[in-house]
Amino acid sequence: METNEILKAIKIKKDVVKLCKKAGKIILDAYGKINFDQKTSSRDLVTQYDKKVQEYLESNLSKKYPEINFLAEESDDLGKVDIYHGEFFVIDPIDGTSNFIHNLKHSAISVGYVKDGEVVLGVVYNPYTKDFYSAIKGQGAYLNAENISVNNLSVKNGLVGYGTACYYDDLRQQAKTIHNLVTDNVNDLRRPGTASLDLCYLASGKFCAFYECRLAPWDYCAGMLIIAEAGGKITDFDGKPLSLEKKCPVIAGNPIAYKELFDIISAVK
Ligand code: LIP
Repeated sequence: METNEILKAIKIKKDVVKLCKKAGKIILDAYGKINFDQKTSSRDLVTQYDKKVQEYLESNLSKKYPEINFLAEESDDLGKVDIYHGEFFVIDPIDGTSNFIHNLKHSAISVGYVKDGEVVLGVVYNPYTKDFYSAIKGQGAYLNAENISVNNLSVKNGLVGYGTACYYDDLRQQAKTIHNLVTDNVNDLRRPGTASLDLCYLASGKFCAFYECRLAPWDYCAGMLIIAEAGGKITDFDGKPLSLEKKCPVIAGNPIAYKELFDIISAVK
């Protein structure tokens, strides 16, 4: 990236971090006051706080950056914006909404900044731990101020994160088949329930790999850059780059574990 693009990304990161800290207070103050509605299924829920955090971020970011558009989970505009031309913030205001509703204290705000289809900045904020995972393209990946990288463990030795893609009835059988096969061929699995943090756990060497049969661009936009900058690999189940205009199956890992998990899943995908 050119110097002026890096300087803009650094400035955006500072503003996103400030706004996430304030938006995080909305999440922390919500307990006991949460109401929710169903979206696409009884498992796919949205609260008034998902919308409140999204509105807060969009209103404040659009004042500072009127030239940057939005692709955000609660706006239902996936596939309706030309994400591959121009500048976009890609936002999941509360990733891990079910965890939030059940007070598991494991949710995140995920913000990606995309220019002409290239993820330039990723920020994932856990308001419960006050941890910021972040990356600017070509500038490394960080947990707060600490540089992070993927581990070098095989799936036989490390922890594999995963999601159940529970919103999608059409994926139930595939998800169960893959889960059974992966369970038999790796050391152990973890399903924490917040995909953006799962991807950051891989980037910071906690997980060696991750998969889920379908996620949305707002789930993985920030995390995919953080993983790449941390030395990991992330693709769809065919080994292709993840789309920013449609939901995709996701597989990710350190270079060793990615190949191992890709080969396991390829046997049944
Ligand atoms: C959720 C992820 C979760 C995944 C779900 C859903 P939401 O995001 O965080 O890990 O398994 O399918 O995508 O809907 O809570 O923002």
